Amino acid sequence: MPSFDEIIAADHKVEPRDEMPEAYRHTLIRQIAQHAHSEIIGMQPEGTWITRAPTLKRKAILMAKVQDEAGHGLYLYSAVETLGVSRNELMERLHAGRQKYSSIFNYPTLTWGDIGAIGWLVDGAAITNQLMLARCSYGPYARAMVKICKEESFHQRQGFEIMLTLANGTAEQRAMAQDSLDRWWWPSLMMFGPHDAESTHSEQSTAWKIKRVSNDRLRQEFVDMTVPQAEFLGLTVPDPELRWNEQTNHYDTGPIDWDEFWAVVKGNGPLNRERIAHKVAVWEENAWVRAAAEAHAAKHMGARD
Ligand code: FAQ
Repeated sequence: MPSFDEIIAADHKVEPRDEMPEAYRHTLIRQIAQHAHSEIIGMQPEGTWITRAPTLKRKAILMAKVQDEAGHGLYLYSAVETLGVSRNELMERLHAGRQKYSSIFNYPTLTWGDIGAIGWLVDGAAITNQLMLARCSYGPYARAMVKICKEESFHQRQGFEIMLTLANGTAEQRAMAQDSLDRWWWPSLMMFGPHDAESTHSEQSTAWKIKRVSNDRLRQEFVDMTVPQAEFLGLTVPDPELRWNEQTNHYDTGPIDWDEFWAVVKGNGPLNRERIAHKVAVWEENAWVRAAAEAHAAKHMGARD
């Protein structure tokens, strides 16, 4: 049996039954649980627009997208369970504020344009990060990313298509698209986490091949991909310092408001309290569904004995 270090050095996957350092297991539980919680809490901002979608077609697409996010949460909770923590325990940690979810889902969705901006920018940022994670050293996490990335790229295109429709619409629709870009641009850049110099986990996670590209490099990749898309839409990225840099072949950007980022991460964003309160209320209301599912499973186990 190869050792953990040999598996990592050979660029093979670590599987649930392999021996692994406790700190590696804990880092994965922290990151994958945070990722799973993001998918589930991430259903809330878009979910509120299902009843208000402008057409039946848009409603059907949005319902499918929000359902996909639930599915992603479930694959990811299953991946964490392979590390020896139950789903109920993860829920308790989230509800008690002992585990995080992505900062981005603490912002409000004020208009239909925000549904376009979430698909285009938030799913776009998520894919940029997740394509890297599809190559991460932990097998169940890497494999979950493959299907998730395929679905996220559909989400990204549907968001871009909403923005394209608004950008080519009436003056009022164009203004709505611009306003959504104005409000979602900076929070999307924050999704990649703190600057590399401030990132507490990056060095160790990179050594373990959980992370393969740094927070700042992924953020830059996202900016380089997205600015030309904004130009194609005829919209203006809300960054007066944004410039193409001939020397580096990348866009230079203005400073991120890290005070805002840390306030949101620490629970003081625009909607942190509402998001968790809603999650806890739904969890409690639906206790009977879990009890019924467990009773059903127990009955069938009994029937098989
Ligand atoms: N929000 O040392 P680092 C999606 C925390 S899925 C909140 O750099 P790391 C799909 C971090 O936990 C979006 N907290 O941390 C969708 C740490 O705190 P801790 C979610 C953040 O882990 C679309 C501290 O800051 N994706 O959108 C954030 O090495 C549309 C120091 O940071 C994932 O979760 C943040 N943005 O790198 C759904 C991807 N950034 O734990 C619905 C998986 C950092 O020590 C609708 N995660 N922190 O207390 C990752 O790749 C990594 O965890 C990073 C952060 C890159 C996010």
